[in-house]
Parts: sequence; structure tokens; C-alpha cells
Amino acid sequence: MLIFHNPIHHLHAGRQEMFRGKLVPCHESPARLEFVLQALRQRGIGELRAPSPADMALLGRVHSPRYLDFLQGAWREWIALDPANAELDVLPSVWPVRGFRHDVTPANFAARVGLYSFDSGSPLTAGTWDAALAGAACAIDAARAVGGAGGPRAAMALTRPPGHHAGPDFFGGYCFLNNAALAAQALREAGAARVAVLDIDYHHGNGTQTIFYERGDVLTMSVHGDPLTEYPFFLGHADERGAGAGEDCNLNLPLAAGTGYAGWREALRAGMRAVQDFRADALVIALGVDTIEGDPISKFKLASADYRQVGRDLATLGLPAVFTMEGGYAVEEVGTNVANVLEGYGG
Ligand code: OKP
Ligand code: ZN
Repeated sequence: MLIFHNPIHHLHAGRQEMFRGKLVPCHESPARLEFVLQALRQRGIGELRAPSPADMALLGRVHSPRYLDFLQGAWREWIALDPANAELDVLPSVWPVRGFRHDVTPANFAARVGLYSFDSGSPLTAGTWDAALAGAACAIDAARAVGGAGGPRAAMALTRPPGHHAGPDFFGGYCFLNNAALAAQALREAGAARVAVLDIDYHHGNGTQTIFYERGDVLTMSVHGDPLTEYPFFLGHADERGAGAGEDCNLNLPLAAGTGYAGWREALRAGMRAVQDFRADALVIALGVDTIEGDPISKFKLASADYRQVGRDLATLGLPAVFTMEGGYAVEEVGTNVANVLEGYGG
């Protein structure tokens, strides 16, 4: 399997995230990816590749141009507010909720951060744009490597920051550019008529859902902690089925916090049946391994050994597939569990 890894992921390293009134150390750290690289090297899994420059035109077909401009210039504007800001990460503090106008773009940068984000847990740093852009390039390259159709080839975008919470024009949930959506779009443009995104991170992939909600050519499926109690709360419920041309092309399978592998696997298999009914030509797997028991911010109870079976199950779809790296915060186990999935999938 070709593994496009992000050689500059470490340029994105948030210092603190806001959690219940306190600034706390970031869970989404460079060490997460280093543990995966180490596990893959140790076991001889995959061939590592660096990405080529990102296709900006393709990025513009997933994210809005004004959002991309905002992200690219954000750090410069943050410093312009006050040079002392160089020592601090960007975190939003005001959002246009119900009743506010969405058709004005404030000149004040501190306000614009709120226009383009949905939480205060996703610090934007000096290197965020460069790191996220190189990660997006990994996703696009992985998709182009497996192509639109013709056999069960697979590739991975091994990158951080993750992507599945990032929407057409917003960041949040540690995500800035939606790598899974970019891979799906690249697969479409490489000739796959229908693409399915299977999101198996603990958290609902709200960004991916929003990007494709009204499209009939991309099925989005997510198995996740029930948003009545779990982040991101305001999306990911079972009655969200898609709209317009995308009606019945979105499937949410929320599970109670505390669910173990048996219940989780049943949901995954239901999701896989939907992928077959959709007659997908290619697959994107948004691979979060925060479903492990003991993950510091998640509440499912998978064991490390279960991830091999996850890989085996996914491989039975027999489709060209792109894996993207999403969550997983029990750092040492992140490497083991990602390597187990890829091993189970077939190397
Ligand atoms: C990103 B991904 C923890 C609060 C939770 C947001 C979680 C984002 C998860 N202090 N903050 O889906 O793994
Ligand atoms: Zn997650």
C-alpha cells in the first residue's frame, strides 16, 4: 500500500484548547503521527511517499475560495492585530449563531475567525496552513494513486491535522481542510461515478456530511458516539438522510457511549451494506482510532486486536480505497491500531 505521509505535519502544533472554561493542553499532537510512522516502519507495512504540491483548483471544489483565503492569511492577520500574538494560538471567541447575519464579513479578524469556525478547541498556529495544505495534498495524491476504478488498490493519506470536521467554509474539531472529502472529490474526478465515504472515527464526520449533503454522487456514512451526548452534538443524528439530489445518500449510525466491538461491528456492517446498495466504485475510509477503550476523549471500547478485523471487514468490499488519518489520542496505541487496520486490510 502506498502511504502518502505529511512531512511537515509538525508545523501544526497547537499549544492549548479551550475546554469547559479552561485552557488545557491539545490532544491533537505531532506525537500521534510519529507513533504511526514508527509502527509502520517496524512492521514493514506500506511504501512511504511524500506528497506533490496541492491542487488548489480541486481544493476550491470542496472548500469555498473565501474560506481558503481566510485560512491562508489567518496567521498574518492575527499578528497584525498585535505582534505579541506570535506567542499565542488563534482561538475564536464569538460566533454568528441564530438570528445573526451570515452575509457580512467583518473587517475585524477576531470576528472573522468566528465566522469560519464552530468551536474554541481547534487552535490555529503559524504553521497550520502549510501543514494542512501538505496533508490535503497527501489525500489528493492517495486518491490519484488508486484511481477511479479497476480493482482493490488502496493508499493512505497519513497526515494531521485531521479533516473530517472541516466543512465547506469552517474549521473545528482539530480539522481545517477535509482530507476525506478531498480524496472523494479526487476519486470522482479520476473516473469513479459513485464514491462512498465510511467514517469510523469516534466522532461524527460533520464536515464531510455537510460538504456532500446535497450530492447524489457521494454517499457519506458515519458510525459514531451518539451526538446527544458526544461531540459535535449539533449534527450526526440518525434522521439526517441527505437532501435534494443527495436524499438517502447520508447515513448516520450513532451508538451509545460505552459500546464495545460487537455492537460497533454490527453498525459497520450495516454501513457496508449501504455502500454495496449504493454501488460505489471507490471508497474513502476516514480512519479514526479514537474508538479504542481508554481513549482520553472518547467512550467506545474496542481492543487493539479488533482493528485487524476492522481491516479485514473493510477489504471484503473489494473496492479501490483511500484511508485518511482522523482521530486517536491514546498516543502509543494510535500507531498499533492504525498498523493493525492496514495489516488486516492486506498490507
Ligand atoms: C476530533 B476527531 C476534549 C473536548 C473535545 C473536540 C473533539 C474533536 C475530535 N477536551 N474536543 O474527530 O477525533
Ligand atoms: Zn474523533
